[in-house]
Amino acid sequence: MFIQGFYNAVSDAMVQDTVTVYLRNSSSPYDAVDSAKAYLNSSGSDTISFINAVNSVPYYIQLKHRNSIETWSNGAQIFTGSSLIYNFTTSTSQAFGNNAIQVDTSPVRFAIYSGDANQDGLVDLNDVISVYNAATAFATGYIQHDMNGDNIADLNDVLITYNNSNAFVSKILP
Ligand SMILES: [Ca+2]
Ligand SMILES: [Ca+2]
Ligand SMILES: [Ca+2]
Repeated sequence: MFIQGFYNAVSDAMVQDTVTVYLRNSSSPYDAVDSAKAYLNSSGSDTISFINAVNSVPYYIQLKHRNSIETWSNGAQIFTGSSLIYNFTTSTSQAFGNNAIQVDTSPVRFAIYSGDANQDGLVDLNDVISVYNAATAFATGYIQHDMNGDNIADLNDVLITYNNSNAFVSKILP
């Protein structure tokens, strides 16, 4: 998986960051059965372990990142031989509700949406204001207002958030 603001289409690489991956039951209320933290490499991948996962049982894969829109897999997925490989980057349709954005044309790649600084499931004016305020205060470090992973809050982060707010980006769940 890629994180929209963290991905660089020139270098084809992403700033590394941590995401939390949940396995969710395939039917309502989609209870979480396990979770694990992944530290994505510059290619957006990691290998993680779920001790509660059972072969042949369908699970949704739910992604949560500090300032991105929560994103679920398109359809429930199954482990076979204790292994499941899932790639969110190949198409918008890999994300539930096609809730992904193209971040590169060569190679063609898709990412989860950035901009949800307050993690309430949508990108709106509240996020824009908080990122703007952080940029005005020259905030630095590992902060939720940093939408491109350079450890600085500035106009670039405001723009990413503003654009997704204008597009009414929000989480889409089963
Ligand atoms: Ca490229
Ligand atoms: Ca928000
Ligand atoms: Ca930044």
